[in-house]
Amino acid sequence: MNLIASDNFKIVIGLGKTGLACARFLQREGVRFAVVDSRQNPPGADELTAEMPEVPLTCGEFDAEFLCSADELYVSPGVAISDPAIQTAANKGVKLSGDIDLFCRNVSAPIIAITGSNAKSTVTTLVGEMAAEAGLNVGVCGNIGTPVLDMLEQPEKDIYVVELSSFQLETTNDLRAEVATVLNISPDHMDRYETIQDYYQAKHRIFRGARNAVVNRDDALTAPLLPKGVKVSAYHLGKPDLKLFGLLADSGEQFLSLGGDKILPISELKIRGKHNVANALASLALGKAAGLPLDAMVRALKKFPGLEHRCQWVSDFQGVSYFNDSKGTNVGATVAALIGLGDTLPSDARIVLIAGGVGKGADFSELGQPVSQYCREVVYIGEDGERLAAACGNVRTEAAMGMSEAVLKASKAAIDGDIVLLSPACASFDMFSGFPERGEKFVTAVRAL
Ligand code: UMA
Ligand code: ADP
Repeated sequence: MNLIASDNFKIVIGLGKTGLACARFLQREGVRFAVVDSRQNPPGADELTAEMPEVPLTCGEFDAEFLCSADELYVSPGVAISDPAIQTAANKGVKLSGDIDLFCRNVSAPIIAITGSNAKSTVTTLVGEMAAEAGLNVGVCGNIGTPVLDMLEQPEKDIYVVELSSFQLETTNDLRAEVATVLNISPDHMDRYETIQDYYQAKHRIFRGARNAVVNRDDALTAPLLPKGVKVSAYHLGKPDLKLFGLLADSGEQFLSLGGDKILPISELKIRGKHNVANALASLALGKAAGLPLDAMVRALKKFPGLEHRCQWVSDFQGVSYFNDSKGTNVGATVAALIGLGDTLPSDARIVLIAGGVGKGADFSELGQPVSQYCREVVYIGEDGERLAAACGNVRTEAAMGMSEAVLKASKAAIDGDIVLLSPACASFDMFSGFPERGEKFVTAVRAL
């Protein structure tokens, strides 16, 4: 291997799903590249060796000198670009990029790009369903699970709906989306970002080169600074002005609306809670900006049951309803789940919340108000559970060692008419393989009651 800086030598950093997809793409394109991963046994190593035996793989701490030998680094989202070796290379003029840049350079179909602290997967899936309902061949990909470059192994789609994390956006230089949005901003991943401004700036890279932007009027941090010529549309959970998506009331019923035109009564949505009404409005605004017909979007909205582990009803037992919101992995998500479900309860009923896990450096104080307003008790679990409990004001808290114990304690605390809600405000990796396993353990424990 020639380690002298070269104009056409690339290094893929990280060998998870993204790194492997990058390697396969570069191999198909005939580009000269190497792969590095900080772990001794990275997950895609066997596939890389089997499919591309000639591609060098180096494991262990990143070597600045080696990284400087490339002209471009494709950094996986799980690797922070603040890594000293990556920074040394960047300071020497090596370009930092990622799988999203490679994808955008190689597709001509329109891209609907979606980020936000919460609601990304729900809105990405719903907009994908709207496009499919309109008869388009749609690719739904990105942070939601399928690496964008895997899409290029198939013939080009009519349209792509791409979920983007702040990690992916850090290395995305030129997205040029047909429509882009930041759905909402609340603190997350504060173990990776020094300040909330850094996190905000990463998110707002989604608007680079966008033709249309969709703004959430209820969250000022979602509004971008845009050059002239970019069309902006908006939505909020209030009465809509002309051309704004919002809510109109008629005969005791609220309607998703555009300007003065009623589109659909919210009682016809299968997804529950105020936050999901915002998600429906965001999806309509994104779909409209991308040119999807309204009738197809309404058909998709009526059918959409929501995603697993997102405020999902599990069962009713002895007068108590159990909801699984395991994907509530930050404070903003849990606040939305508490308000969304709490507002549907009769005045004497309450929520028993199960929360805790890996707090990712979060400040839990924002939980205090909604917990006081809606909760009867908080059962806490995981490494940051005690810190979370300390933010719950006068509401009773108790610790549980595992999910079965948490569900048992919550079921004892709940009374007729209450809700037991798993919405941890934390990541799950201290106790589970991920949020799906955490949610499944909750469902199993509920069914065992
Ligand atoms: N890692 C190392 N050393 C390396 C490379 C990775 O220790 O050299 C670690 C990372 O710190 C991380 C893990 O390996 O803990 C996976 O990182 P990765 O970059 O290899 O991840 P991929 O397997 O490529 O998956 C990524 C997204 N993961 C992350 O951003 C951590 C997936 O989102 C995404 O679905 C996938 O690309 C396809 O686009 C997951 C996620 O948790 C669901 N995203 C975060 C979130 O939603 O909050 C941002
Ligand atoms: P993401 O992909 O951004 O994590 P999801 O659609 O998977 O988003 O939803 C994750 C969690 O975020 C849900 O379980 C819910 O608690 C919360 N949530 C959903 N929609 C909203 C919203 N509009 N605003 C705030 N929180 C939300």
